[in-house]
Amino acid sequence: MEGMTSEASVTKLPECFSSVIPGWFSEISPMWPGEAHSLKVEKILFQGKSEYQNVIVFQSSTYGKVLVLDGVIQLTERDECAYQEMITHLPLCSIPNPKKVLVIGGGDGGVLREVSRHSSVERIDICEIDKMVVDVSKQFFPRVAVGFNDPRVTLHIGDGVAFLKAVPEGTYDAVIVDSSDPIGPAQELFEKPFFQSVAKALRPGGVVCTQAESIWLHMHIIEDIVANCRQIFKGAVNYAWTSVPTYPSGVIGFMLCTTEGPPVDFKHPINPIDLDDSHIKTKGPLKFYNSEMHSAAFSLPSFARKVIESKSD
Ligand code: SPD
Repeated sequence: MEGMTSEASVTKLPECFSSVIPGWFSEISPMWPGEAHSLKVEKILFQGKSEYQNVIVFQSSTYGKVLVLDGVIQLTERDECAYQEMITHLPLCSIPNPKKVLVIGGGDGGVLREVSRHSSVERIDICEIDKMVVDVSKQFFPRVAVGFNDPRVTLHIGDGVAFLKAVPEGTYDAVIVDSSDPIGPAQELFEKPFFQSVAKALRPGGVVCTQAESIWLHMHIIEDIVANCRQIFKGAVNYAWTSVPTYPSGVIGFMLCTTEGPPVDFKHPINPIDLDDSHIKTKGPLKFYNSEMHSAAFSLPSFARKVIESKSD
């Protein structure tokens, strides 16, 4: 694999492998100054540098294998379900019969795995900028990357911003933006022009769900996203959140919006997932999502509700 470094040839550990606590990975970033969650490392399985970022996979003592991009945890085998299931089923269970779905980012394939549980879906496009993420995920996280095996999936390697600009108006029922944090290759995915392209790509009453950071750490980012989305999306605009122990502050949120059209009530899911046996054999059972978790995800602590509601129109 291009850019791959075998574990035998690794002599110098990257900075995120702590010299303060030897044998531990610490997640250090200006996006969460003054804190760093750490995991004990059993073995480094992969280290590479793509055109866009540093890619690491390690075996942890307590969370299974871990995928790290530019020093930031993207998923662990143990808790990835909480993120991938919620970012996918919050939008798709809120509209009847989604047929055409676009995933921006999501190169590990976990969101694809979840989208493919929906039998109404006919076409799933994914645009991921970094082929190394796809290759590494297929090699080290087969239970996540299983989403790529669905025949409805078409993978586009390229820039999500450019991809969306070229999409004919009104193409998709749902767009899911599974991005990394807004420093590095994902920065533009948090900006107003990108949301305008998303709105254009959706049919009337279509839904978007984007990764929208942590209420404990990033209220300033969330405020900006909410303000932009309220200007652009003329249907519902709601913030939801979930618990992911290995993400900074242990939680992460989602911005859910709809274009003007048939009304969508995100807080009350109307489209249950088809749970037939064939889905469970290939993808495993749902581990986190259920309709109670769906509705509960929109209940916000008072401090966050106050800020988010202050951005109301
Ligand atoms: N702070 C890390 C946020 C990562 C969100 N994306 C994860 C990708 C999993 N499919």
